[in-house]
Amino acid sequence: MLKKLLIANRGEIAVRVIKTAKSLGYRTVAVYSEADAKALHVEMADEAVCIGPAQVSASYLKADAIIEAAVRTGADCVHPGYGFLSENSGFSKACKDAGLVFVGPPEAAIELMGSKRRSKIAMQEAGVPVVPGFEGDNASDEELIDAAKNIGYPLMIKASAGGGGRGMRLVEKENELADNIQRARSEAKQAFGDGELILEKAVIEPRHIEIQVFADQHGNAVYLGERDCSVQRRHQKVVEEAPSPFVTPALRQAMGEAAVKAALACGYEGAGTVEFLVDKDRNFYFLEMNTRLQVEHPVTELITGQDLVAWQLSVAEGLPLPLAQDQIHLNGHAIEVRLYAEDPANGFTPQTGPLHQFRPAEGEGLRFDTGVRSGDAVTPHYDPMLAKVIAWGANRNEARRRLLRALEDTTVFGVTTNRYFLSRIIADDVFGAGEATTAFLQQAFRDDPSLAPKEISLRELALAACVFSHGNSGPDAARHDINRSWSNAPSTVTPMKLEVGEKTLALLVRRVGNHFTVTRGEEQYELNLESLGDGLLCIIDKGVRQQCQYHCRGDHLYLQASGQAVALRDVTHQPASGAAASGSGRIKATMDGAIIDVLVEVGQTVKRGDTLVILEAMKMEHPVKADRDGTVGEVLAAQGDQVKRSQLLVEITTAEANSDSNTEEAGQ
Ligand code: MV4
Repeated sequence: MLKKLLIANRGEIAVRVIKTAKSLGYRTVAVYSEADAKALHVEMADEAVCIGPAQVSASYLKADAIIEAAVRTGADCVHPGYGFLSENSGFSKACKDAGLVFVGPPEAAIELMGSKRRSKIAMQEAGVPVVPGFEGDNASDEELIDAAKNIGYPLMIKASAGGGGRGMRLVEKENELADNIQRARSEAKQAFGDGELILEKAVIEPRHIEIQVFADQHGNAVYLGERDCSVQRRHQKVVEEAPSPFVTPALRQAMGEAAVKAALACGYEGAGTVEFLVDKDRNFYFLEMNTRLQVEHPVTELITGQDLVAWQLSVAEGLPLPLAQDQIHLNGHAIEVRLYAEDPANGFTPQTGPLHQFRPAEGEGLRFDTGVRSGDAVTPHYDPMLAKVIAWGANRNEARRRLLRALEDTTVFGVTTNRYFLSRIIADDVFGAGEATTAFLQQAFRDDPSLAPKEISLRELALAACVFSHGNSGPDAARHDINRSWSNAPSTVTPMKLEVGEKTLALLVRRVGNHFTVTRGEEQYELNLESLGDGLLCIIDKGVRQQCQYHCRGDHLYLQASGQAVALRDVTHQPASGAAASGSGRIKATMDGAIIDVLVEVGQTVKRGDTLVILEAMKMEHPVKADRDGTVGEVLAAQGDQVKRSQLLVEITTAEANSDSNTEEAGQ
């Protein structure tokens, strides 16, 4: 009997695995890097072992350190999660050699599926449809050019050691072939240390549809329906759903049976995913098999009612599969989106910084898989995914509606996210019609407003003016009935300056009782402030009573109205801009480069002009300096980090902002 599971991962997947393991009575052991000492997955596990510094190569990829932690804590099995060591056959073997059960497939299956060329041959032999092409052993340029004559154009050149879109080239015409082979070869050597290439006919505007399979140690295998992951951006999945709106019952059965053949042919055990390309005529072709539990497994769980981590643990213990094929039924529809700290309006640059508030929406049919909570920081060390937001509905539109609402009602204050981009996709008509292929984001969605910088509206400025005008706006402030307290207040007109991004906007705020008239240039906005406090602002706007979420932190205000988040700062009482003005305290990298030294730590008092961090770029050292006096609130860079221009490195809070944050913590 297995009793104690070590989770060789971090973040949401570690949390996800710990939840099921605990519910089944397992003791759990987390591993963590120095940067993750206070992470949720560490807090949730029974025991935790530090395995090294922040960099993944020195911690989460250190097989030896992880196995040593398992031995030291007396764990008897290891769950690798996804990414990191999950598809490393050496790690699977090392676990076994140390007497630990690896919760995943045997090494041979991992190894076979790691080669595009060998897996394609094996699948073809097993009777699984593959894209017509050429899979010669270490084929020379000449052999490839020769083989291309029988394939036709357009065709794809793929690196045998590649996967997930890496090392892949599309060739439209014969005269572009030789050159592309050479480039693909040198790229593959560079990226994978292996220049082996294969050729395939190109499938035009395919859908990416994958089948969840499960196999046990007794020769049984089943499929648990498909997931449609066609909505991708640069081979990163953005939306995943089950079932696929494109798959008919007959296609599901044919793909499911092919996927089961694939699993049986490679001696598979545990959870696996067989990826297929599906063309417009519903022909399907094997692409690759992922030998791990995937990020998007929750949509399958929601429509099958099964816990796939529980299945994995049960198979790892040697038990037969929990259900036979005819006992697996699909119910309703589930859609997942990946909520990221990234800026869609800025080429999807990863965002780092403190997560002042993260409050998942609540409601029927919703599931949030997350590894972070309010107060955590998003650092440059790891993938900036904040959460997977998943909605179930009895039908596709019910799932879409619930997901859309969940995205609009979730608050993330502190870092820019792709939340609005996600909600625009879910609401989109092409997506709604079930017509999104892998070309959707590049074509129908390319000019979407969520991909452009947001212009703050006068309505949002007016909402901010209401909050800033009202002194008692701290997060702990009780709900305040404005009508009662302000009904006798005299009318006032106050100028206000609000900083939004790089801009400072001047407003005139006129208040009569609870009625606000906010003027910017020629434009005016009127609203009635009803109540304020507890992070919720209630207004009457053109006769409609509405609510909006906000969060105050010193002179910073985060506001979420109509599903979009904005961050503002009240600079009314700051000295006029110019050389003497102090900055926002959000100290960012001035260019792409490497951090060679960090000179300050959290809590340290700094003066404007003090050097905080040294950045090396273009072979020169650049001091990054404080733009205001204050206290170092967050340090988001460590020596050795590669950083992007505009990436947040240090946050300086004013003395006043700091005392605010203390009350906030005391109130939680
Ligand atoms: C293809 C293809 C068209 N024809 N192969 C990209 C990821 C990698 N796993 C395989 N990929 C593709 N292979 C042939 N023969 C188009 C893609 C492709 C794609 C596949 C799945 C999801 C998104 C994609 C986006 C662009 C291209």
